[in-house]
Amino acid sequence: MRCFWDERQRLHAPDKELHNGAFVPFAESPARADAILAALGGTERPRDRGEAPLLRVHPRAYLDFLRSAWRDWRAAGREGDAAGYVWPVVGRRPVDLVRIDARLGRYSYDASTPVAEGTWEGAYWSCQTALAALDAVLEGDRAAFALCRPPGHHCGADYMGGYCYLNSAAVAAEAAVAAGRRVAILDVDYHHGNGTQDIFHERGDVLFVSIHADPASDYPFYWGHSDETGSGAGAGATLNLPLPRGTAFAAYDRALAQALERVAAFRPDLLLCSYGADTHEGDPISFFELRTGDYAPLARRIASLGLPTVILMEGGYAIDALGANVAAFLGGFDAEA
Ligand code: Q9C
Ligand code: ZN
Repeated sequence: MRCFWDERQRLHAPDKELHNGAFVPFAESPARADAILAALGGTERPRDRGEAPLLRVHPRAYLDFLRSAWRDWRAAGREGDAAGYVWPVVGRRPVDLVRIDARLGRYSYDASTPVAEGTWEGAYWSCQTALAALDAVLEGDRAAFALCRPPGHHCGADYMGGYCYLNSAAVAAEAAVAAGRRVAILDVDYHHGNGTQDIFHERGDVLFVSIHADPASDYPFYWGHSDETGSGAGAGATLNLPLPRGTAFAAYDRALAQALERVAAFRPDLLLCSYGADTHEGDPISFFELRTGDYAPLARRIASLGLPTVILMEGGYAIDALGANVAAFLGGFDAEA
């Protein structure tokens, strides 16, 4: 299948993140892309579709914040990457947010998502990569792969978090809706795709289904519980299938069958698959037990839906296994398609 990637996605390269109370090297590094690229046959560069597709998801004020956050941080005399330290848990009423510190808290929900010099450019091109893969599928390809890095599924309309700054899956979904498609999103990253869920929570025209680690034990904790099923016009258009730490493929596969049944019942004509390889047994921050050999059958099951499918890269931090895991998933999909 055609694979898309832009070298400018490398420009996003924060130095450190806060992990379990200490600053450690940033896990979502450009080396992840190198590992995946080495396992792919080759990639195509996206063309620039501009900011209009981003604005279908993200408010102008958020994009402006993200574009200038690092410069604003440095203009305030700070060193290193920009990161918040005060979050408005009691509400986000529109007070005047003059200081960059206030704006960082207003537009994020965690402390593991620093803004570095190239963050805007990296996240922007990650979205363009998703849009290029979508266009390949809209033009008739059975499937396409977007090497989105930084990932996107933890990012909401106006907040970053979980290594995610722009929600490329949501941007692609909105572009597909604008092109007249009925869209389902299947998220198989280890972590719940809280940003994507939030963006479509009140929408009945886009289905969101996620299989992930139980938020009772795992990040992002406050989303992804099975009683979150959508609201308003979106009531019933969200399905969360949390699984316990230690889950291996047999139990994962049973949840997948449920997920696929729901996707099929929605009768979409396009599928977006947020794929994280952090379900792998060797992942340093995750606790499922999938093996490299499980990713081909996993992808074959998804392909058996028979839907035009855009596969978007989300997480996966076992860098030594990452290329093989992605190649196994894409190879499995191609074999069934
Ligand atoms: N102490 C994705 O896989 N860091 N994001 C948690 C734990 C956030 C993972 C720190 C993990 C987010 C796209
Ligand atoms: Zn993840």
